[in-house]
Amino acid sequence: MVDWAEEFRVVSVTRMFWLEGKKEHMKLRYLCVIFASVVVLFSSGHEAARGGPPAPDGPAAGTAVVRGSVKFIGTMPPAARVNMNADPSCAKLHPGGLTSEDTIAGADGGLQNVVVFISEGLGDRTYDPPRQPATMEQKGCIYKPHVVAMRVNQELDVENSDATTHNLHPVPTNNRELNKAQAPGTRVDLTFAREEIAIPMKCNVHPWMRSYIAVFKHPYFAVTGKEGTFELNSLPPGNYTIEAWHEKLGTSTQKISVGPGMTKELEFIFKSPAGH
Ligand SMILES: [Cu+2]
Repeated sequence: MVDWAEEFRVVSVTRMFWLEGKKEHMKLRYLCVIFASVVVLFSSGHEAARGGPPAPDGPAAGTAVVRGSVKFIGTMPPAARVNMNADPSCAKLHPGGLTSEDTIAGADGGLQNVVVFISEGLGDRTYDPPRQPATMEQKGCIYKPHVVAMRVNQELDVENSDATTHNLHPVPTNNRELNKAQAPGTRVDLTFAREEIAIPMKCNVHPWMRSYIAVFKHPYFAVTGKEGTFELNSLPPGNYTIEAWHEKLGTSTQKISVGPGMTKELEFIFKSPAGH
């Protein structure tokens, strides 16, 4: 029997409470302090897990590095204009309009938002989730960042920085689905119990909102930025399959072997999808 509460923990934190705490009323402030203490006590096991080192650690960590770039070759399909007419409060935040973030390449072809990771070769090594949370923000009625990579059972803190209500609707195939409204100024913490590359996240209120959450059971992954580059470090010696995943352009893999202290350079090439 699956314990869904354990599988997919959701904690909402409302900021309004803290805003109240800033008022001058001393009684209210004392109440806030007491309530905050209770919150800290109740969540101490959860809070104590934060603040650890971000780099891969533990007995299985090594000294090899795999780094390189992901390039797009071909004719980039023109970025689609985002239609925000469904919510004028969102549209007015982008007076110059907004284009889709689903395929972004720089002038030199560097492809952004590609998840590069070890897909095979780590054997049965296990890794504890990092103590610090991954983060995602809804601002201007889009997700920032567009692609998040995180670990199994790591927290994902999702902020709603907008004045409008959003809806969190991750649509996984290997994790628990969730569909939850999120009021302005609130935070929702999500966790995912199983590896999945990648979970689409949508908002039922705003049909243009889309992001992807890649969830890993190990720490060897990266998401390319504007330059299209990546680096995986602290790899143990071994033979690995390195995979690059892009939401529209699919996947590409390469096999490598690294010894202690070695650095391998890789280049991944993606081409125009069929039909373009
Ligand atoms: Cu929304």
